[in-house]
Amino acid sequence: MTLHAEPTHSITIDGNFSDWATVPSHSDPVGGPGVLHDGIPDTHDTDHSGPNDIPVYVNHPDIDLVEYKFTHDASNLYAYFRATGQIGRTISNASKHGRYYVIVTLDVDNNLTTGYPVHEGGYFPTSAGYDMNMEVEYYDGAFNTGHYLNHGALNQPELDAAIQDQTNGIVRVLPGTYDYYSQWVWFDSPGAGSYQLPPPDNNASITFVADKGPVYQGIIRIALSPDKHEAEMVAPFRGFMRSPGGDPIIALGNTIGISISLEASPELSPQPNTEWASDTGNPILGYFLEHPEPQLKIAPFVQNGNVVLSWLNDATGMKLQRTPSLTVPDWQFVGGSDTTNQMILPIGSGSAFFRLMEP
Ligand SMILES: [Ca+2]
Ligand SMILES: [Ca+2]
Ligand SMILES: [Ca+2]
Repeated sequence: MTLHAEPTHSITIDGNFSDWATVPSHSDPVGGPGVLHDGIPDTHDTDHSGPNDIPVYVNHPDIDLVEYKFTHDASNLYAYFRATGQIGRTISNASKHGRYYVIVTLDVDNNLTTGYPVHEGGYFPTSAGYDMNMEVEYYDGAFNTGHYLNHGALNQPELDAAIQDQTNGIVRVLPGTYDYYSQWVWFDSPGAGSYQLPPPDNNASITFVADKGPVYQGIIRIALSPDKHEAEMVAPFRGFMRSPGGDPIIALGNTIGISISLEASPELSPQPNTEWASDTGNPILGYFLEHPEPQLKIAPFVQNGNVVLSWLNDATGMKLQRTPSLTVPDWQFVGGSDTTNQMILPIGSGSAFFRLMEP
């Protein structure tokens, strides 16, 4: 597999999409009668769940994905979507309450044997290994929840155990199936959610949510363009929780896989139509969460007799190295530099050259 070391981008979730201009774009066919995507009707029903099934065409421009992008910074994942119709549009009247999902499915451990294949949820073309989602639900004419989701259970007892772990801020990345999942909203506040998390996340809390549930605004946020054809979404790393050993599930230096889908109930599709519909883009595989440029600064005159070397706090974990010569380099690790973003070293009599290396 080809790994793509993807540079970071600074994205603001504000409905202005100029900040996406330099993020690589992925395209998806414009749907319509007879339009196929890898042999699958581009916009299609969600009733098929076999790996070799061919779902049936459904006309639903609102979920017709035509372009998507994915990027990150030091602490957030971001996704961009463009559709033929209006993203997030749902009916709301006395008898009908529509639903619309903006879905980013993640293979968080770059391992196909954990998680589940997306065809189990009716998403085609399929690919496998998806452990967690970052997702937004619109319901009954409005934003409902932005939530994290885990597919790490094969049966009800395993799901019960996963939910118990998640009340303690722990996600185990295990084989899963579409039907057994949990989903939660993460709040950066100990009292806003149902479960306050233990240290070091004790300033946060979560609430488990279900489809069509109450409205909660947590840390996953989305913004639409004025014409609703475009959306941008953020999911901070921390909401994906930690492994049992305490390591963040999503962190810089990890490699992940990404699948993007739009899905909606039928009320606002061109009638007559009673079928839910979805559209899934080709997966982005081998996405390496590159560190931000560390911006090493060398300041020899700040302190008498010392040189102050500093780099971005976001780049803490990188290793400072020094060599007395560039013609005959002898790079040596500067002890302790991988746990800080600043080193103060005495100025000696010879030359010294410095660089930062990823661990
Ligand atoms: Ca923006
Ligand atoms: Ca499409
Ligand atoms: Ca996986």
